[in-house]
Amino acid sequence: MIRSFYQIASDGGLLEKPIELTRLLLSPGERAEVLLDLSEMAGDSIKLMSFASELPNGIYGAAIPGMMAQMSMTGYNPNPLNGANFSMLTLNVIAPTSNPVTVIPSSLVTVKRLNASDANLIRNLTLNPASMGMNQLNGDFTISNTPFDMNTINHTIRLNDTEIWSIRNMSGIAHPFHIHDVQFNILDRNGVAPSASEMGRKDVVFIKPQETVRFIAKFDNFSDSITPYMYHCHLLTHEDGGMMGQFVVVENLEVADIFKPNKIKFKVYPNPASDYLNINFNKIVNLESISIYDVRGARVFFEEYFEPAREYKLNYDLSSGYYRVHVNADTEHFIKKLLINN
Ligand SMILES: [Cu+2]
Repeated sequence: MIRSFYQIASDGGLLEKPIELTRLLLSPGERAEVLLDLSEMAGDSIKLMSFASELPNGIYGAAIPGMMAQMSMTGYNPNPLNGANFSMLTLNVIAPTSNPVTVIPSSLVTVKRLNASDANLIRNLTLNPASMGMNQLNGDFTISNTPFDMNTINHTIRLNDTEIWSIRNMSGIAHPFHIHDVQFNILDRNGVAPSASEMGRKDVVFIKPQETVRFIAKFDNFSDSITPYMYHCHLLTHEDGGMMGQFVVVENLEVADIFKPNKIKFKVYPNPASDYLNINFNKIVNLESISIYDVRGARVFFEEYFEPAREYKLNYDLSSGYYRVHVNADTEHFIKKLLINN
């Protein structure tokens, strides 16, 4: 006998109301909370089942892992669990507790969804095999054809912006896409609104082969131009193989001068600069360090000084663009905008 269960929450919290289901597709990283109605079941047992025989091609765990039967995967067969139904967990139902919950509530919370019309920006990403063709499942995957690089910030996002991320899976297998920092609302899958299970707050979305999923999120806190957040496929072998990127959330895309009230005044010149810069203080200071950051928040220059002085000259090799010069002197921290024009 197949019993219904009631999904009440997705990755980021409660749904608006319980959804009665007999199946729920959950990919690695996705979470759900469910209620079971166990009334009248004391003494019985119930099994949590995996129905992998019902998975379409193109999903790990299905009989055929690639979207086309010719896409084989080394080591995938013979695994008796692929494509088979099996029990994952047995629950033995005992007598009711003294204060049992006996009602499935009809409503839970109001889920405030973001509207596509509120978006400041649409970002288009793709999920790609490292090499195309029928052997692609045996290789690595990337996001937007760019393998993860610790020293690259892939996206810079303005604090308080609402963004649509449109992610197209151009590979032959499904990927659970996960983003840090925010919860999102799924707008659509191939232009079609998602199921009720996916109408709540989420941070993982399963994207099938050749499918395009759009989600919307507001990046409204935790800005930091230096420390990035990650987004990645939630299949461990894929993220380890480079299917990951990083973004920073910044208060301003344009770099502004930031001054704290302090006794030290300094200037950087020339500005615009080319391949050198003078830093001049209004008095002798103990200069501890000088860093230069690019607009994406990556540190591109660093030097430490220990001799007290009024003026310092830096030589560097940086391409044209806006930068920030961070100076630590007399135990204080100063920032100046710098334009390099080669
Ligand atoms: Cu993946």
